[in-house]
Amino acid sequence: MTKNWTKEEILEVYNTPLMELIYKAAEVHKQHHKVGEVQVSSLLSIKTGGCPEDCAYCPQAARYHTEVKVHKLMDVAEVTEAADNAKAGGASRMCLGAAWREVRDNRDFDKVLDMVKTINSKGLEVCATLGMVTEDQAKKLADAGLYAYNHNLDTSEENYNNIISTRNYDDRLNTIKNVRKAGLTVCSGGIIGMGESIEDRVGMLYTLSLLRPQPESVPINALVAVEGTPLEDQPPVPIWDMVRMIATTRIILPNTAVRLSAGRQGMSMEGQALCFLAGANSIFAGEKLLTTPNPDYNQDMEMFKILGLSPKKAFADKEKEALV
Ligand code: SAM
Ligand code: DTB
Ligand code: SF4
Repeated sequence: MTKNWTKEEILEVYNTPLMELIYKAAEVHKQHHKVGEVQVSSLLSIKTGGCPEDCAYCPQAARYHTEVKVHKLMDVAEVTEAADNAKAGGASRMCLGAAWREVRDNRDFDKVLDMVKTINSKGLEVCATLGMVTEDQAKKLADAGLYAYNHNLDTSEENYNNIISTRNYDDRLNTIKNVRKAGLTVCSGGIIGMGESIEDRVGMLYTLSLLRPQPESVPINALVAVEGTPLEDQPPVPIWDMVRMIATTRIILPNTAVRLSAGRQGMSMEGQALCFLAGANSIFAGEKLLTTPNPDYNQDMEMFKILGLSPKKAFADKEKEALV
């Protein structure tokens, strides 16, 4: 049975002396996952910038003056080519991101459904992060072959209004509910380094831990402070905070894939190694996240070699192997 954690217990875990915390997290990781196996996703921004929301961290919000160039929804052929490249680079999953507040039932959505079908037929798992969705839209995505839907809580309920005012926490939770009802797997996490307190970090993990079933994937992003956004002057997240956050996530969500997400570009290989030791078992690969830089495939494969990590295969490939 899934343990019901209290906020106090999670805070206690977070504040455990660091070496002991890493040790505990590594133990939980070993019990529930294959050590050294890392799920690799490639991210693609299929619709960039011009977003009506006011998320303080986001370079794609129309109201902030960032260098992001607005790009309308990509064509299915362009996305297919990107999927081929991602597969050749070792990705088992492709995540499509759109700078939308919510999905609308229009031709653009039909195009996204086409993208999902096409990428899926190549044996890649497909995820999407398109903003808020209704149950009906989530079902259409599931029917098209979508594997997971990403919708982050980003921070605690208490801190949410300081970061975003154009929607509320319940909107977020509601979309997650719709995604679940449609039978999709849930990817939901958040960002550290936005000026939040430790209690906010713990509060976010608390809400995630209460979801039943718990999310299959939890991305932990370190803020990428982008010029022109309200959070542009935030100092970089200390690696120790990232390690603590990952270790705590691993301990309270033992079965979840913990994704070491945005912010790897500024991290040393040693720092990332500690994150993997503390239970991170998934990353975004490829030289760009949505709009900001990320280590390229070769750099990551070099790191995998040194650390003895191997990319997890896509389900479709595993099935194929089983047949041989
Ligand atoms: N528009 C959709 C939404 O907000 O759900 C999907 C795309 S949005 C860019 C996906 C997630 O990226 C956000 O929830 C946030 O957690 C993360 N993100 C955006 N900008 C970021 C930044 N500068 N640093 C770290 N994470 C960021
Ligand atoms: C998530 O949690 N992180 C990814 C993915 N989900 C969509 C996005 C990170 C975006 C970082 C800023 C950018 O590149 O625009
Ligand atoms: Fe828009 Fe998503 Fe960026 Fe918020 S995080 S501004 S909803 S693209």
